[in-house]
Amino acid sequence: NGHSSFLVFFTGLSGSGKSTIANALEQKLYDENIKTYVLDGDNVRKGINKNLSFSEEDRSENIRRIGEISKLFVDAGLVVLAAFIAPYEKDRKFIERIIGKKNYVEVYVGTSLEECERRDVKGLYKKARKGEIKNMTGISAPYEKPKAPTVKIDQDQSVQEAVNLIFAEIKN
Ligand code: GGZ
Repeated sequence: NGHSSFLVFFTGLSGSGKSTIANALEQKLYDENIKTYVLDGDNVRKGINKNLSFSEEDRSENIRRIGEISKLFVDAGLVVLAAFIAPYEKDRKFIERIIGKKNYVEVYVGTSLEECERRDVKGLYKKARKGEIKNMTGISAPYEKPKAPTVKIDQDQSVQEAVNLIFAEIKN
């Protein structure tokens, strides 16, 4: 299979739809015979990064390791789809640097805090408002919006529209 390998990095608030879009994109790439691997909180924060908290320092370490893991998978010839909040610009720039600019596609899933909080799929925002969770991104911890993402997804776009936008960007 002669396709090139690169990283599609999804950033956005908790509940913004990053993993949903990443998984839908994976299905589309599978249909195109492209070999992928999805990295997200479920397989990284529960495994190799389970010693890390949501402090600023640990989030940076989380993203640093994700960058290094992504690099290994990209070296192995896969298209990596990584979905993490990655709230700090400097950490996203670190990943871009170690993967290489030409192999880094940044997707900003720009669902607003208001909408993420309205959805509150896991009840985390409610807990954060009550003070039961500290350092909650958007509530009690920062999210630095990407200044120049490769692709920006709006909250009113469907998952399929998002997938098509990203696919159009990466297919060449
Ligand atoms: C943000 C938190 C927090 C706090 C637990 N702040 O929607 P989810 O549940 O499934 O995804 C969120 C996930 C964020 O982990 P990341 O590794 O992507 O974060 S970072 O890139 O900032 O290191 C959320 C859950 O973990 N979660 N506590 N305080 N999200």
